[in-house]
Amino acid sequence: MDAAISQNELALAARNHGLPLEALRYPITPVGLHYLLIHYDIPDVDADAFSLRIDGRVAKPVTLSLPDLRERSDHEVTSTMECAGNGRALLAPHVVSQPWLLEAIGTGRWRGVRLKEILEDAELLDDAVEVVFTGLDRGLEKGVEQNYQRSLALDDALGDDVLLAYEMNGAPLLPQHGFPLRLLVPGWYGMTSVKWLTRIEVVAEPFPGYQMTAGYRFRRDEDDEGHPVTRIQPRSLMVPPGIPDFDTRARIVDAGPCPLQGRAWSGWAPITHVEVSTDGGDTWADAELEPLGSRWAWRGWRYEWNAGEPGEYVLCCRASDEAGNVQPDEPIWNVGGYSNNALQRVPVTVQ
Ligand SMILES: Nc1nc2c(c(=O)[nH]1)N[C@H]1C(S)=C(S)[C@@H](COP(=O)(O)O)O[C@H]1N2
Ligand SMILES: [Mo]
Repeated sequence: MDAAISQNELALAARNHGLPLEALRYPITPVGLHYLLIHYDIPDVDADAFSLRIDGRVAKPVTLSLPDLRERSDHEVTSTMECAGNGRALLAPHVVSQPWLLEAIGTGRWRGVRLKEILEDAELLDDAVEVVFTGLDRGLEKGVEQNYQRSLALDDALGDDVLLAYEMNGAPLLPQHGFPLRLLVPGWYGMTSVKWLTRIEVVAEPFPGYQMTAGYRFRRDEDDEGHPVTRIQPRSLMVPPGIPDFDTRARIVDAGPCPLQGRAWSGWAPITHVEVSTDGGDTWADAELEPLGSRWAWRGWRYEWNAGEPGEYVLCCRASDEAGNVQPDEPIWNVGGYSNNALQRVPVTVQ
C-alpha cells in the first residue's frame, strides 16, 4: 500500500470510478453508483444505425437491429459484477494498472435477450467450440491495437442467465455501461461482460485475442503462461461504520452499540457464511445472513457489534461459499494483480 500511484494510474482511476462503500446499503446499486471500467474510450454510438452481427460457425448468420432484439422475449437477471482487478492496489509489490482498493463492485437488474436463444436460432455447427464477443471500442494495449474482445467456451455461453442486455435497473443502458447492448455473464469477473457489443462470432478454435492470452491470466511471473481468470472468488464487504475523516477516510465510531452490515458474493456457489472479527482477525463470530435471493446477486448480512471501550479496533469480515471457497487472510500475488479477495480490514477509532 506504500507504493505511490503514478499520474497514469490516477488518470485511469479518475475515469473508472468505484462504488462508494456506503452504497453497499442498496440491494440494487443505483446506476450512477455502480463501478465503471472502460479500457479505451466510450464509443460514439448511433442507436438507429446500430446492429449486432451473429456469424462464424453457424448455419444461419443474421444481423439484428435494436428493435429486432427488443421484440424478442425478454429475461431479467439481478447480478453482482466485480472487476477482476478489485483489490489490486492492496497488493505488494505494487502492480501498475487501474488502482482499485475494494470498490470495483455493483449489483444491477439487467434485462435483455437470452444469448442461448439467439445462438439456437443461428444453429451452431458441429465444430463450434467458442463464441467471440466484439465491442465497438478500440484502443491499444502494450502496443497491440484492438477492439475490446473476449471469448467464452460454448457451455458457458449457453448458460440460462447469460444475457444480451439492453436495460439496467429498468432503463436503457447508459453510455458508460455499454449502450445500446452488452453481454452479461453472471458469476464471472466483469471483463467477460463485453460492452457496446456489435458482433458475436462462433469459432472452431480457442480464440487467441489479447484479452484472453495476454490480459486476464493468473501468472506468477512474466514468463509464466498462467491460467485464465474466470469466475468471481468469494468476498464480503461491510458498510464502513461511523463517520470518516476527510483526509484519511479513517473511521470514527461512538462507544456503544454499533450494528454492522454488509454484503457477500461468490461466482462459484451460493454464500453460506459471513464471519466478523472486531479484533483484527484473532476471534470470529457468525454474521446473520439475509435469505438467499437471486443466485447471482450478493447476499446481505448483519452483525450486532457493541463498541464498548474507547480505543483502536480493526474490523474484519470474510465470506465462504457452498463450494468450500473461503477468503484468505493474505492476498495471492500475481503479475496482473487479479482477484485479490483477501479479507477486508477496517481500522476504527472508538471514542
Ligand atoms: N467493450 C468493452 N467491454 C468491457 C470493457 C471494456 O473496456 N470494453 N471492460 C470490461 C471490464 S474489465 C469490466 S470490469 C466491466 C465493467 O462493466 P461496468 O463498467 O458496466 O461496471 O466491463 C467489461 N466490458
Ligand atoms: Mo475489469
